[in-house]
Amino acid sequence: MVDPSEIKAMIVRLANESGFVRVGIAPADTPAGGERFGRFLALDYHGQMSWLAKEPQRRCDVRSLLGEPDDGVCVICLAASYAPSGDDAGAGHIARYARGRDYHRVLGKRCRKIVAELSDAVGGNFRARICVDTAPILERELAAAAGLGWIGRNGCLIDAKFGSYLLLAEIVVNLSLPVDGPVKNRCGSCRACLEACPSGAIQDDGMVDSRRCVSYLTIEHRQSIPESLRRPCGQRVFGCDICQEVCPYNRDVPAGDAEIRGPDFGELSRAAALASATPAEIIRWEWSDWDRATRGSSARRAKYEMFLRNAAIALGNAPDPADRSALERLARHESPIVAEAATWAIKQMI
Ligand code: B12
Ligand code: SF4
Ligand code: SF4
Repeated sequence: MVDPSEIKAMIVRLANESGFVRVGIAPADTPAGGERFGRFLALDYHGQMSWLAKEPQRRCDVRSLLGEPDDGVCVICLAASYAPSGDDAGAGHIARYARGRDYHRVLGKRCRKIVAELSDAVGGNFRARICVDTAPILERELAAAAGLGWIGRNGCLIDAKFGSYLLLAEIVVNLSLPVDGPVKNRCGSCRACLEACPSGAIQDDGMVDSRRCVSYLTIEHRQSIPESLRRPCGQRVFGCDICQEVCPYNRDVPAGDAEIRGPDFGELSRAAALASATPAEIIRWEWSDWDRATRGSSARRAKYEMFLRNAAIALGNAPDPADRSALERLARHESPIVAEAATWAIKQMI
């Protein structure tokens, strides 16, 4: 049996070598979020994301992920940064996390490498389950318990050095390793995110009402966006970074992973095209243009019709007569959701 401290040191080394900026170990029975999560669901803050409400007690206990109950289970929590480099290329219509390669794939691959090396070192009955947004668990909660950062008022996990442009991954393992503890919440009296949120989605207790969140509306909401929430969508076509952009902890952070942050990653011309696409261009996209622009990107979660809907709303928020004929064409789109958004955008020109 290898010494648990040695295994932990090995995990830290492997994580750093794989490009993760933070790593820590959380106990499997991390409990603190259960009550908040219950409140989130009871208030319907999950909107149409019914998958989030499925088996809520499972989401609060990762032990079942390894198949059979096991006492010696802990969670390796990892964070990769996608913080922009100083010049921050991109037009701001696509959320930063989706401007490069799909993080599910990038982080998943890195985790598989860590698991393979761990398995060689530990041997025996070693079992592991990798999660990158792919399992019903509270990733921020676990990351906070592992000391990767604190959960800010904007709901995001923040590290004092790397800020909150972090994507999380976990490896649940049947090992008893020395666990880490939480770090102090350093939001203090700051309320910048709460005040900057265009739709009032951030509640006083730091919980985000998804139904009002532009990220939810542009990515997860599959129907018409309620009229009262169209102005707050501004020029955003996929996701929203406002509550992170105003956060003082995201000022002067080291540039993140070029592979994930995207546009200036030379080979990825597809990503550059996506990051710089304007709503005026997007409403003119055929399905094949959307397919090419989003291939290999996490932006693909919003389907073609949603890109059209969101871009039409962005144009309604900044009307330009030059887009009128393209919007009129879209107003005849076979999807009633797209057609309605385009008709609304045309009305904003009057
Ligand atoms: C559903 C979801 C969304 C929904 C709902 C967001 C929400 N606030 O819940 C929508 C579509 C709106 C969304 C948006 C975004 N998301 Co999202 N999302 C998720 C997902 C899949 C589940 C989150 C969830 O369970 N929500 C329910 C709430 C109640 O749970 P929770 O947010 O985890 O909060 C718990 C803890 O944080 C804790 N908690 C919160 N505050 C406090 C305070 C204290 C003191 C304590 C003790 C605990 C505590 O209690 C909560 C309940 O247990 C996770 C991946 C995952 N499986 O965890 C990614 C995830 C949270 N999203 C992520 C990202 C990047 C985003 C966006 C930035 C994307 C964008 N640019 O558009 C925005 C940010 C919006 C925001 N301000 O929260 C990252 C966050 C990384 C980070 N640094 O925090 C995650 C972790 C994905 C990943 N693998 O990296 N997302
Ligand atoms: S992502 Fe945008 S809309 Fe959602 S809470 Fe943050 S600022 Fe508000
Ligand atoms: S903007 Fe201020 S309150 Fe909001 S998460 Fe950042 S430090 Fe916390």
